[in-house]
Amino acid sequence: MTTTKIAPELIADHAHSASARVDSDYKHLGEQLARRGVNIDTLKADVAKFAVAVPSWGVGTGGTRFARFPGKGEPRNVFDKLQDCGVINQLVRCTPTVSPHFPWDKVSDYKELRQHAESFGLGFDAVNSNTFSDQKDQPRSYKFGSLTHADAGVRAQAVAHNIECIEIGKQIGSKALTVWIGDGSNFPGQSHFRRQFDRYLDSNRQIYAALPDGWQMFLEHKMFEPAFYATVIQDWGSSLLAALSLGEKARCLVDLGHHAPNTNIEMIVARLVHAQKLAGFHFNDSKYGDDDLDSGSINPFQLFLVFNELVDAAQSKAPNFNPAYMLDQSHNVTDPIESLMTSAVTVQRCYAQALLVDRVALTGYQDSNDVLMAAQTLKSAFHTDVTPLLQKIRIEAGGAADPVATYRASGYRANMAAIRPASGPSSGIV
Ligand code: LRH
Ligand code: MN
Repeated sequence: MTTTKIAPELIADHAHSASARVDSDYKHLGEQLARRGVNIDTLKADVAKFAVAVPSWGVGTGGTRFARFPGKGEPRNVFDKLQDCGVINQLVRCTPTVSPHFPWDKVSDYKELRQHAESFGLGFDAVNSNTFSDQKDQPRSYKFGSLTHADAGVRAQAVAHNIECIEIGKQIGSKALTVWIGDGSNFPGQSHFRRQFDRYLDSNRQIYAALPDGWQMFLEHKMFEPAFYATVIQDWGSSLLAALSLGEKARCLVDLGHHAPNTNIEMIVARLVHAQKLAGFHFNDSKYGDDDLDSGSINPFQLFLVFNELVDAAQSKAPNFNPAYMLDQSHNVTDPIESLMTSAVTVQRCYAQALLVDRVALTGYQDSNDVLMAAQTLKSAFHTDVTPLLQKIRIEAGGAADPVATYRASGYRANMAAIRPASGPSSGIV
């Protein structure tokens, strides 16, 4: 019988042998937090509800334009990808949904795909369209753009693809379409900025009109790549202009890696919350460009500061505030399952720490210009080690105290390497 999951007994054994130390660490953390007026069980109940979606394209080994070095037991198709996402959620218990990408995840029977996902306890988050690469026997090329291409025929093809993604999404239970396009230019003069933006709005109005009730469309901005001089939706300003022009169902998605180094992303989040246009996130980390590194692996304090804005918005009941949380990473040198598990836990950790910010004290220090104490109030939350809380939540949810240790003990990757043929090295992202 081929392995499709981690043996529940193994997870239970590991959780059992960890529970004594986790309980004592949890008790100790509880005493520390009680001294700060925080009830750890109330905090646990809140953090236990946190969930972040896994990108279907994240469980395969990623690459760069220079090369891709495939790992062992690579998923062969979307069914394998969902199985691997099932393993991730078995161990971390906070990734119950998958964000699919089309046509990479195209199948002939979406009812079967939905049932396959459900067999692993998974649902589907936002669907992602792809008009940034040409598919085999695609009539018209996206070389010079898609939704903003000067040729109406290419734009119509791109609009039709996005509407097809919505139709697929309806069958698999998604409630949102993420539209990221690489459209832009490499040379000054190559494109007319205003006419190009008008074409973007015109194409997206047609996609917007096809959105079922209860659906949203997430506009994803990106500073550069594949365009290297100008990108049509280059920054949150262009994205917000478009979302405001399109209507209520259009929101702005923030991919952390899509900004210039040192951009104050947490302030962009506060602005989009103010505009009631925050769609959600593609969490990852980067030092230079759109590096798609593991969330919190380079700048965990920035990730915490983003969640500080999100918790502040939620606690102050900001109107129309219900952001979607998704990972969007490319794993070139690690086991994608291990990276996605540790990244999901890192994002959950930043949410828990943001809940520990004493907002009454912070407001007092801000309003009295006690700058140092205001900064320290955030730092003391960020410096709180909530590991026992996250372990307790996982164990109580039937997951692993230490997901990577249990995953490695399961031999899942070796088992997959035995049944999934090795795919050769190649260049470019899968
Ligand atoms: C673009 C992006 C987008 C996805 C792609 C895989 O850089 O972040 O969200 O479509 O990565
Ligand atoms: Mn993204």
